Amino acid sequence: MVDYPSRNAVAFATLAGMTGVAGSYMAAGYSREFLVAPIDDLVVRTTPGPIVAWTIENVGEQGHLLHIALSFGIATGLLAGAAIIGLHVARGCERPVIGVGLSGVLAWSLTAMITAEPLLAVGAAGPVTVFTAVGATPLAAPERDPSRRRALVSSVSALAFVGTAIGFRRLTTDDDTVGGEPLDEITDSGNGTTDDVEATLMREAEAKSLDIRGDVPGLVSTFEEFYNVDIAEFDPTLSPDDWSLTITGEVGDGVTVTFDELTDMPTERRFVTLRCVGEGLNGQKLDNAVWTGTPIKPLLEEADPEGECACAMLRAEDGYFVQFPIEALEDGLLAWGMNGRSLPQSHGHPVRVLIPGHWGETNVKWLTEIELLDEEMDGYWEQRGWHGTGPVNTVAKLWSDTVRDSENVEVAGHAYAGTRGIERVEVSVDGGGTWRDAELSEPLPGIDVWRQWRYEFEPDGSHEVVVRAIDGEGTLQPEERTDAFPSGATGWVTKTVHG
Ligand SMILES: Nc1nc2c(c(=O)[nH]1)N[C@H]1C(S)=C(S)[C@@H](COP(=O)(O)O)O[C@H]1N2
Ligand SMILES: [Mo]
Repeated sequence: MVDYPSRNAVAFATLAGMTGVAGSYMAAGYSREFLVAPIDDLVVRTTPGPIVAWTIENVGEQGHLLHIALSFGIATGLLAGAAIIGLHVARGCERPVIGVGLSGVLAWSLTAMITAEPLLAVGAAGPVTVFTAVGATPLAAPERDPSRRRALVSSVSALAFVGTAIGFRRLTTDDDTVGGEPLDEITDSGNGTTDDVEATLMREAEAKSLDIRGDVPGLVSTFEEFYNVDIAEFDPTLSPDDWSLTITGEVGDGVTVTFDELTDMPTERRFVTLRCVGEGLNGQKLDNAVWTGTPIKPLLEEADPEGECACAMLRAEDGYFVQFPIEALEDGLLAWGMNGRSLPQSHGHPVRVLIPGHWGETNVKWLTEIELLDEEMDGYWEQRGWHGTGPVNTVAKLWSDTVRDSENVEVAGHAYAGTRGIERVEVSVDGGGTWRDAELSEPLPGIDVWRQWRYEFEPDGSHEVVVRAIDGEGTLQPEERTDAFPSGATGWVTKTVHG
């Protein structure tokens, strides 16, 4: 029997684990069938609320890299575990093939169990088996190969495999992105009129956008510009053919609608602005789009709510859930279109709900179930300490300051107050001493839409610029500063601007 140093075994097992993760990626892509996806779900779900809130406020967008890295590490570790057991058995018995086979079976079972995709799990098991076999052959023992060349060759081939797997997947999945098709194609109205209405509204928004020199989005955010907040790193892939929505719980009559039934219902287009409760005071998780869908009210009436608390729990394919009053839900739109195209995957393909005036979290994506309740329950974010289902706070953002026409400074941004609407935006260039009205974009049709503002002044040294909005009810945006957690940021945005 040959003596194998244990360091050598750990190194081989790690390589095997890495190639297994790459193999799973090659088989499943960056989807919910990828081994890392369910692990990441679990990591996210079990992270304590205060840590989540702290990460959102202090790490921001990059926060998800932390849990993704951890999840990749766990996936690699699990498959490396399978390899190390296999190596141990292979090196300790007469017939190494038993150990090698064991590593494959273990890797396959783990992956199949975690992803519930037995066929795709072969993608992870294959490379683990191969690299365990390499590590188990006596040639890998240092006595036979003191030059360590074999270890080097193994590392290089493992990395090459990882690279090839990623490259292969990238090349072959270029064109199966979900969503973003012309609306006519998915609703088979076939008369060419569906997208025209949206196109007209988009032109209206374009025409009403202010001529702002700085880098401020227009009145309609593109798919790419529109912010994203997801509890899971991996978006559900739901085809309209498989999708249906059920209204259950405390109802006289349960209701189930398919995608075709839904898109046959009366169609409405609405400008609706979304804002996340977790964003910073001058953050950029505030966007607007033209949405196409059908009002939810007739479906709710058909279900005949009977619950004691007049509240509903909305559930989604990614495990997200949120609860709020039926009264707010009744004004909602079940949307399947965004900016004249079918909903993109990241914004809830094929159907999401849009609730006027409430924080972003009520706008459930990949919606599958509405359960009417007898008593109030916490939603996903409420369980983590947020109060994010109520009406949005009023805010005026200061998103750009630029020198214009060589001497004037232009400050600009968007203002939003949910269904209260924006009546005025005021700007101070002396730290709040005196105030002037900013120029405002003409309002777009709709009850829940932002407006753009801009203001120009001739600078004289350095200026403390402050901006504040007055909502449609005449209420001034509160000056007192609070953090986003737990009820959304408040205060006036200020910025020092040099002429
Ligand atoms: N199914 C599901 N719906 C969801 C979420 C989610 O993670 N899963 N995030 C919510 C939050 S917190 C916000 S702010 C909005 C963001 O929508 P967007 O990603 O389309 O901008 O979606 C809401 N709906
Ligand atoms: Mo959010």
